Amino acid sequence: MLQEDIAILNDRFGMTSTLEIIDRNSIPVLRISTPFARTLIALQGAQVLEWQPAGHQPVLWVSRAAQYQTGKGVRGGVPVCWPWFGAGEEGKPAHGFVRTRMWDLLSADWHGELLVVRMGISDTEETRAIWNHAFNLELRVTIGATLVMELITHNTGKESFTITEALHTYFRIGDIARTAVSGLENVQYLDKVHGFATEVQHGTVTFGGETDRIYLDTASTCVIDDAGCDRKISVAKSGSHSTVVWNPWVDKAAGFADMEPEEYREMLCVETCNAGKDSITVEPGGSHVLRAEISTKAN
Ligand code: TA6
Repeated sequence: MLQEDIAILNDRFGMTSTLEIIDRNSIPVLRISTPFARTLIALQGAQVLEWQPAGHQPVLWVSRAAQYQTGKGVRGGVPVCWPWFGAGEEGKPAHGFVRTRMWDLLSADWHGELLVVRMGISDTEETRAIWNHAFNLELRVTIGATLVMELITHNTGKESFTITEALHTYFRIGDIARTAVSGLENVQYLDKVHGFATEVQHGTVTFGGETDRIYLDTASTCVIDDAGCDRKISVAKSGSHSTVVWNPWVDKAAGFADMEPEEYREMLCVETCNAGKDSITVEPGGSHVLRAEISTKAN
């Protein structure tokens, strides 16, 4: 992203002392500060990188070894996984193709005390060569004392298409060994660590090793009991039938060039999804909204 592009974006969307677009190794990043929260959003992948509500500790985690490179997702924040979640077909990128592409900044407006940022991406000849459908995809981020993210799929083609998707949220926590997730009790899940075996969750989700689970057919709000930071983080949702819980633990984390070895202790993904069998079919002219609302409170 050239400096003049950044200057044009700031001319169009900048707001004195509230919103500035900065260049982070050629990736335009929105730096937002309101009375209610500080937020960073990369236009590449429409990836929310930081959200810190006033009076609270940061809620999202980004690796200290994160790499800001065009065409490569940043390890942390909220990657947008679309039009598929998980491994793609042979030769296609994991978690779809929109998280490494530049999105357009559509608008940034005040709605009362809330700042609403809209970003969008549409099909191109290149994307149709990967996934042969016409679409508009929008991420609407509402920044206040809570963080609301709405991923809006529009089918602009003449035939229906089926997607899986995720707001792949990385949360910052004090200590994974002192963390538990409630809201998934008695829910069936696919255990990726054990060959996608089907299991049922008994009690809260606690962590003593690599954990990678797709909880199916659940619309529940999850609560992260982050004892290490003496707080709880709530992840409410709509338009989502699945929740993924993931911590790579020692060995997997050691395999990531963009993650320091010990960082697995201070992060946890609780992802708002439609994954596995919970796919979504969008008719021509139709749309679908995947919504996550994040809030936090001290114990
Ligand atoms: O959402 C969990 C997961 O599917 C894990 O299996 C792991 O692959 C993680 O996503 C990270 O994927 P990424 O492609 O961002 O390294």
